[in-house]
Amino acid sequence: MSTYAQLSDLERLLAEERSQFRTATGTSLEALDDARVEDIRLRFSGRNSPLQEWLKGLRALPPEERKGAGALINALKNDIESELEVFLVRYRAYAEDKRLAQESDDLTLPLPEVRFGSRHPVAVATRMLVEPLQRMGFQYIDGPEIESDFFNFEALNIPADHPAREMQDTFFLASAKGMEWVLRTQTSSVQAHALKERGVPLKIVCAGYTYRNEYDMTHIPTFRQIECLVVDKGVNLAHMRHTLSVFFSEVFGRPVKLRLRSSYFPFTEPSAEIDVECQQCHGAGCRSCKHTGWLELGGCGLVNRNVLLKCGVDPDVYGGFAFGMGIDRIAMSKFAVSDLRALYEGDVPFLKDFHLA
Ligand code: FA5
Repeated sequence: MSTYAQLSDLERLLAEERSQFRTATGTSLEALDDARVEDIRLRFSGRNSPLQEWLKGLRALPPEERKGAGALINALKNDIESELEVFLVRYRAYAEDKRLAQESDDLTLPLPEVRFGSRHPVAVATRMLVEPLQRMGFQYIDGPEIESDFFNFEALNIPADHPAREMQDTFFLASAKGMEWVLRTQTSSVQAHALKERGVPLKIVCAGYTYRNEYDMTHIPTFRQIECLVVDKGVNLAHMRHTLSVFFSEVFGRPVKLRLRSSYFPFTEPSAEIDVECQQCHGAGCRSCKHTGWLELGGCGLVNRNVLLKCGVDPDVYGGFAFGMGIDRIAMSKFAVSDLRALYEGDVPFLKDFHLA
């Protein structure tokens, strides 16, 4: 670093320093970056800058020159510090503008598509079933999964000692507030909620989890059902059959053969099992339909008058039909899954094999 032995040397050094400072800070801002700006700051006002060294070098001058020399150095030091401050403010504003201009965030643009996993086959089956019903004018509603004894049984014409309670292996919960609670065994409980809360006429669909203490290739403890209910004046079996025909044709994308097989459900009278022609063999008989040519998908029937009475609807004025089915079984048949339990084991490679977006 240059030093001085006399005042005239110092004056020359100070003039050069001023000129170098002007050159450094006069550079176009585009040519600078944060590192170079920091170099400039340290070079001209850092602890080891020439000005600091020259202040220390005052001792080398004759005593009568020291005061004047010190004043010269300090004058330049003050100039440089205040000009440096202006320079730094200008540079930071420029750098911020540049950063903002380079940012591509436009909050009005649609988000780039982020894909997390894929849809579950049962979720796909649920949508496949619910959407046609909504198009047919059914209103989608939800109901609780923890159900009182009244909504799961009593309101559905299954009194306490009725053998129909044995049809399902129910999960009972601890009784509370003097009431018995269960995990709902069927979405039919939503029928009673809807009738009591919404009144008639009514045309609803609901889908959700249901629970039974069962576990084998075609039975799981937590499964999903979909259920529809129509209540109005003059509703009869022909309305139900037509609705089921239109619904299954929509689901399978073409007209399908339907068979209603006489059955028993406490909340419908008459009741029937819903069979559709096997979609694998078209009725010829194959493994998936156990060589019958038919697939059993759920149950249906005209709403039992006792259900209407329990829910405050006059059965002499109003009638209705209901049908319900297991969504998991439909997913099982659609996606050719031989063991229902496989769908719920959280086996990601297995689920990815369905290639569902
Ligand atoms: C019912 O649950 C009636 N609520 C259906 C109904 C609704 C009848 C409206 C009349 C009017 P069911 O117990 O048969 O019926 O069960 C209906 C469907 O749920 C079955 O066909 C089956 O697909 C499915 N399902 C029943 N238990 C299980 C289980 N443990 N695992 C998977 N699916 C099941």
